[in-house]
Amino acid sequence: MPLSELQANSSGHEQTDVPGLHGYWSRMTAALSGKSSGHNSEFHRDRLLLHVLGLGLEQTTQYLLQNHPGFTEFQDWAFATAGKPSGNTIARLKNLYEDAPLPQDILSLHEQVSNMPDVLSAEDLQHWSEHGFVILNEAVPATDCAEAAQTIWDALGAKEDEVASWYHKGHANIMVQLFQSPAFDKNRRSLRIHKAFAQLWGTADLWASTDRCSFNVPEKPGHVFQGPDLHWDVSLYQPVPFATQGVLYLTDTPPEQGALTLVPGFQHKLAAWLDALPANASPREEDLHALGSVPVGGKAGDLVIWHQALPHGSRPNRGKKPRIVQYINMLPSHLQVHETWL
Ligand SMILES: O=C(O)CCC(=O)C(=O)O
Repeated sequence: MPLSELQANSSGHEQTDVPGLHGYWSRMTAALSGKSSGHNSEFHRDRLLLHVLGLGLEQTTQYLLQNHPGFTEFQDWAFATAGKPSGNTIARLKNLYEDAPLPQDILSLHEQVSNMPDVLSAEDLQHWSEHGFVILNEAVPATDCAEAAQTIWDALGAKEDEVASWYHKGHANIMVQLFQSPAFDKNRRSLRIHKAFAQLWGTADLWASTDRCSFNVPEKPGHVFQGPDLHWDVSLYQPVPFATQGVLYLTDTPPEQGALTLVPGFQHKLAAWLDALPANASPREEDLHALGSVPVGGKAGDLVIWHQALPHGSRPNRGKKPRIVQYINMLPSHLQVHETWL
């Protein structure tokens, strides 16, 4: 262990100006070396920390797994990957970890979003309550979608008019571990998107996720859909707390073109369904499509937001073009997370 870390550990002080970062590194290092279970009460703050630093969860975990860095090395990598955090980012983290007051810029943003006209109508909100999902049309302008989509094409070394180039071998499923790009950031900062999440959460005091992208190619022999099929990303320990998830379509996505697929209204049925399963059943292994899954298509620029209690996934692309998306979510500072994984 480098001297700087020994000093950090023995003095108990974090050798960083980024609140939370040393604690995160230290918990992850212990978990990845098998010294702790990996489940921890800091799960939610850890993900907010990565989101606000502009780091992807998978990319950070992979980096830690492959490099076993000391803290200084980890912090250097974080800054080199996503840039040095701004004063506002540090202030936001100080608020999260130390209860320091929020800076004026962030308070003003929250006020601006709160005062914006609604972007989800009364019917949209009714649809959300009943079905657990809603589509925000034209969440971002077409040019911003095109720019984000192009970033993905470029990163994959693929071209829209060269079909053979779509079928890269590097991915076990549709996910593309791409996080840092001005085009993605612009979409993450969309006020219209912020307002939609603010309406659903009942507050504009939310953190934008730094999520990945995906590229779901039309199936052909040798290239069949490898998921993700229907699943939950949350513990099924009851009650599943309210929380959102979201996907931004970067190109027109008819339902058959590998659209997001979910079981509408299941947030109201999950508890009773779990209770009715035989004692030895494994909920995640059940035929979730039989619960009534539907594909939710959309136009380029549409954002689909769903309740985390809905079984959801992608589907085989039976269309003619790849389905290209950026995942975008927003979360509050405090969120109930069950530590028991069910
Ligand atoms: O890309 C999709 O359609 C599904 C996304 C998904 O399964 C997820 O975000 O957990």
